[in-house]
Amino acid sequence: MSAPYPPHPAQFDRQQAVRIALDRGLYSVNQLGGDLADHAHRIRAILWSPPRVVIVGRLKAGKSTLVNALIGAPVAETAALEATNVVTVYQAGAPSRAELVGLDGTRRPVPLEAGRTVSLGAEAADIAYVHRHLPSLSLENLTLVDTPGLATLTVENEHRTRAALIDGFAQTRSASVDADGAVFLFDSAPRADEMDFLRQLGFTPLNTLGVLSRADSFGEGALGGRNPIEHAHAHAQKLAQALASTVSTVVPVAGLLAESTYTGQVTEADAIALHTVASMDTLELMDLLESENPQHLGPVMRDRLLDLLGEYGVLGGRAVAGRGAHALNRWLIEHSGIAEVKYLLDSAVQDFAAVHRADRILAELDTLAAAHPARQQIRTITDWVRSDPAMQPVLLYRALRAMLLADPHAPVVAELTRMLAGRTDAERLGVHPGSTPEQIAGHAGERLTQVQRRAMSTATAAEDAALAELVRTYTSMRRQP
Ligand SMILES: Nc1nc2c(ncn2[C@@H]2O[C@H](COP(=O)(O)OP(=O)(O)O)[C@@H](O)[C@H]2O)c(=O)[nH]1
Ligand SMILES: [Mg+2]
Repeated sequence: MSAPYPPHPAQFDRQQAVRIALDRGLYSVNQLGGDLADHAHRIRAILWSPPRVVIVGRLKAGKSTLVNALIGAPVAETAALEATNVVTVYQAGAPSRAELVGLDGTRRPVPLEAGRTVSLGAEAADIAYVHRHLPSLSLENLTLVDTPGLATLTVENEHRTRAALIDGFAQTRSASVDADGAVFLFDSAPRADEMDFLRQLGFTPLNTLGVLSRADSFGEGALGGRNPIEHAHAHAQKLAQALASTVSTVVPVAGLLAESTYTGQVTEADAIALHTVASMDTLELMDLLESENPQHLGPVMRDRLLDLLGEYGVLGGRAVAGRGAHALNRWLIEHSGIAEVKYLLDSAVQDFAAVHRADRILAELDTLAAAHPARQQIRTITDWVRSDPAMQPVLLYRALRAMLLADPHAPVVAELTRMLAGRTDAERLGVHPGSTPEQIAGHAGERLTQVQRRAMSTATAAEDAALAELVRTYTSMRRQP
């Protein structure tokens, strides 16, 4: 076997190390020549492109609004218009352009109107998804996938969402979006069919983020007795516990406030207009917002402010509007909760989406080996890739996925999750952060003995595999100090 490339990455982080381990394997597959060079090239392109996170939830949950807020441009059509009926992939790239990906995997360019994808009408029938490239730094590490949603007005939309996302669902692999993680939006408690759909996507809670959307109108809304965003926070905590086997956490978000700000729509003129109602008391203002001819604002500005800020933004934002559009925009961002979503997307979700991606690449290599005359050589390479210590998180992740399907309440699920989510060996073992290397090795040794004992009486094949992975991990931790 020829010398692997690139060089060993002691200085790189875990993600980079995983990618490099796989890249070495792909290089060796490439060296086998013939059609394997093409396969290696194709898989390598997947390896080095940003992981894809799909935004799922019912129609009108606020998915496209959140996508626009995250990208910082009004690219996704919001409200139930024609263009919301297809799955759209938003990926960093220049120049700004869009392609239609057919159900058979073929691609053709489609013109853009005002930066948005044109509505597709009858054409939509044989389209798997729209692939939109746009020069946006916020997409550099993560590709976002907007979906029409579930149980929408038409059965068609739901079918399309499933078809593009669920492996082997009614279409060819080449027309599949291949998502690596999900943001799951709901504006109250999610329903059983949504939970089922998420399970079918085959992720883990580590790469699935829950978002309690439209937090600004939660409960009784802006005009009720309780602050809707605070109310949403309290509810999100309860939901996070109830949905712990599906999502890592639940973050309340008022996407509209973030969208209006990050797409640059809230201007000085808006702040000035909003300031004119700053001294009104709430009841007076409520009447004004509903009146046919609102004094101070006029109907056009009133509608505009409600569209941009919602009732909550108008009521709460007017106090700071006197300090100008900058202060108003800051207030909107702070109250939107978008910062936490961005943070989690950029850290944990991105990280575990990358692990999911790596797992998929291993699966691609296995599929390739199964069907190819050079299967023996490919298997030698994949075995050797698997034995690279850098691949350990990927193998633990695979074991976790299998356990979630086989027996989601087994104790080993929590153990695998902790092993993956922990940033240090102490966190992975769940022991005191100040533990010495000797103590860590001691704990790992104890855990190893336990796991070996449990491995003698397992309930499922998935548990067998999970315990074998844990044995490997504890063994290497025990050796490490
Ligand atoms: N008040 C409020 N309205 C929102 C929020 N997010 C979305 N909306 C509105 O809800 C409607 C549906 O949003 P959209 O993003 O198109 O939902 P999607 O079908 O899930 O993509 C639009 O009219 C949005 O302006 C929010 O955080 N607060
Ligand atoms: Mg939408």
